[in-house]
Amino acid sequence: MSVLKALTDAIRDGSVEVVDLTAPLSSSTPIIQLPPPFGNTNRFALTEISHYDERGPAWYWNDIVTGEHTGTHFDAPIHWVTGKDGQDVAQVPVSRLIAPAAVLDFTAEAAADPDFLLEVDHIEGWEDANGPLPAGGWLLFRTGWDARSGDQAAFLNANETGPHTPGISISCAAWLAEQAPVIGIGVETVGFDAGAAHSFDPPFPGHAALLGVGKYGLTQLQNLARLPATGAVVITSPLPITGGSGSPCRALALVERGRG
Ligand code: 23J
Ligand code: MN
Repeated sequence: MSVLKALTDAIRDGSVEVVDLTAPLSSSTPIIQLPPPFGNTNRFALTEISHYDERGPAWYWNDIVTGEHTGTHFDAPIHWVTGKDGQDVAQVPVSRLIAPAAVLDFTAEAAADPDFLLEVDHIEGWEDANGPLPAGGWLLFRTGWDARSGDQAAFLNANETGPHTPGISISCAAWLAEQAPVIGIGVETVGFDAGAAHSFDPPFPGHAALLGVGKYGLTQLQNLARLPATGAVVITSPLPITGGSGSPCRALALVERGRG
């Protein structure tokens, strides 16, 4: 049987499950908040054009307002100054948008320490148990943070010293950029650097390192708990915004059920 026929049959009969990794987009979707003097992104919003009324008797439609980096979204290399000569979001090869995923679960560590940082040692420990990270795939960093996504304050977890959310260490960022076979990292938090990464040296080392080598970020994922450690396939669909630095996207995972 053809691979695609087998795949669509498996989706229809449920032996391949489609898991939605996307946060709902609404005016309450959490957004990152950078401190002054930095600019900030827009919340998602709908503006009604007509609703079966005099403005359009048989049709309902809206304009949308959104940041490129609002909700579940894809970070393109040109988002960061280190990647300024790299791809914009419309230039990301579509073959990169369907890729295998490794899921590394550090929920317990992040619950114990909201500033938990993923280190190379953690990844190598995971590889000892699960095999190498997938070439051309994603490292999905599970932290349990998706449980907070209905509440912006809990999601950003800020106090007088700023936001406290898990992320990756400076050395791990460099390793992921230069040594790891993955095309990017996906996270459940509002950005793939730690909440405290504004004061790391360099600031936001994950963005600087990964986007600087042409890798990608995926942010504000949910339902990673429903994925196996290995074997899932992630499909992302950033809009081809010409010159764009990123895009809200639908992120889906294909998961084989009843198989290891
Ligand atoms: C701008 C500045 C810093 C960060 C971010 C955006 C993001 O997290 C993002 O959405 O790319 S850390
Ligand atoms: Mn982003």
